[in-house]
Amino acid sequence: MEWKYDDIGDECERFLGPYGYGGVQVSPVNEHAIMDGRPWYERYQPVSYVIQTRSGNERQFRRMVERCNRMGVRVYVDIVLNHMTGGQQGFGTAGNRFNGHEQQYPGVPFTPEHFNGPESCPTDNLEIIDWDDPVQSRNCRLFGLRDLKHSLEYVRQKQIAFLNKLIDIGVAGFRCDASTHMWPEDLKNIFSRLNNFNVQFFPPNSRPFIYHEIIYYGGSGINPNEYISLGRIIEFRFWKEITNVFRGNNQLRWLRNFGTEWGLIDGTNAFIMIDSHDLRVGHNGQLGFNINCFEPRLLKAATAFMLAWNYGIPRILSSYRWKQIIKDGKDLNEWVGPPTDLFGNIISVKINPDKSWNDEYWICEHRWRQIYNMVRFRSIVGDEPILNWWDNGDNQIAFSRGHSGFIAFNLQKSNMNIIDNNNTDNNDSLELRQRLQTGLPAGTYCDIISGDLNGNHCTGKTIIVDENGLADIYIGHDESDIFLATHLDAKLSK
Ligand code: LM2
Ligand code: CA
Repeated sequence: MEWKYDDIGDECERFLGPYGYGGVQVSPVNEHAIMDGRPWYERYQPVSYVIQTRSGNERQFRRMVERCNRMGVRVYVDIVLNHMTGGQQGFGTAGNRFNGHEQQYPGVPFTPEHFNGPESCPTDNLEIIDWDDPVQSRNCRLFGLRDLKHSLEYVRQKQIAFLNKLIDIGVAGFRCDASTHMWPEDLKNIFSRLNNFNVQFFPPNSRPFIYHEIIYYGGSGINPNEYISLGRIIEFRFWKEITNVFRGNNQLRWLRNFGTEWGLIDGTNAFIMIDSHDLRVGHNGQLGFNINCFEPRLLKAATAFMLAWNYGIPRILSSYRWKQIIKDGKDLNEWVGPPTDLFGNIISVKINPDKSWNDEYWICEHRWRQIYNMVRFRSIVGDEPILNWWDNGDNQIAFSRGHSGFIAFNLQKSNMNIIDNNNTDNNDSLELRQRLQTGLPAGTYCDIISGDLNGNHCTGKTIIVDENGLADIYIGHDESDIFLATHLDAKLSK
């Protein structure tokens, strides 16, 4: 979120590639409104399709894409097709003037006839009022944002040209913002007219990977199924249910059949997350019901579950630091943008020789050992099934991924520093101490959460698996992490 392209290029080479990340999603790349105080969400108010933001210009973007592709790290761009700015006027990040009141965007250009108005949006103030009504949801304004009319060939062509430009530069796909607010037929038209990929970086006839933001928690609203033929769906019920469990509102043992049996879409259509640019500050969810970087122990555990479970394609947020001010369950600083110098330039991520970084500015969740080691876990276990499920009937669970990986969690309620849910079970056994089936071949393995395999020894805990796949598993109540994990590549060679 909000990184500069030069920094992302560096990070692809020095970390994301070497540590096995498959791709990186970047914040919206096109010109957007410059708003007072420079909130992060100004990037969701497009002014034109010129590639220029505080993250960098087109030249820097191109260089980043090339460097990341060379490392096998694909670039996914967050695209905002639904709307332009809200009802204000000013300048965009590439210097183009705009006037939201008059719906004038000369940098494209878009003029009033390119927007939905009273002829297509039935509400008096042109705002979405009934979010379950498909006509309002698609043709009216989302928080006052001027709503483009995608049925017009002219609008489609402008957006297709922008997306094709990104494809020709070498991006691998798109996160489609606010998909719920666009007609599936219009999106289908736009996406079917995109170019095949740049053969400099991809096999012939490759097509973009697209994932849609469809905020759906069940009920009568617009159903994600309408978009399944258009790419993956960001499954919001995934973060909601997992957050609910890890916050202690539901027991871990119920996760045994987590997925379609909980009403989620099929995992092969799903794109998943625990935290996001919105969720971290309580947008698209209620604050007090998210897990962000200010609760690292909880964030690592919930993220590890996401990465260990065989469902969907996962994404991790890597964010900047801001000063949280919680009042009445809301973060008053929810708007705060990325760290900048006195001139408003985004501060670079700086990596020190000991691999630490300027964490007063950048959180770098992707550089947390517990997270990048679980990314590795996921690629090692591949499609192997969940096997050897164990639970204690409460908040301790363990499972293997076939015969390639094993993970255990100890989230007995009094173990976590979480919102008090008034449940002080006194027979809560705080420790996890069990002989469990790991599914793994016999040998000595390193726990990749408390440490690493380094040379031929473990810097953290070891897990000794016997001829039958059994191992003594211990997770105390006061450890820095509430889980442990291992896999075939973390096995000592005797
Ligand atoms: C998304 N989901 O559909 C993004 O994930 C979300 O981050 C975007 O909202 C939203 N689409 C529109 O692209 C963010 C932010 C909003 C913000 C908008 C536009 O969550 O709070 O709205 O970007 O910048 C802001 C103000 C809002 C105001 C609006 C229009 O917060 O109060 O509404 O601008 O001026 C009057
Ligand atoms: Ca719309």
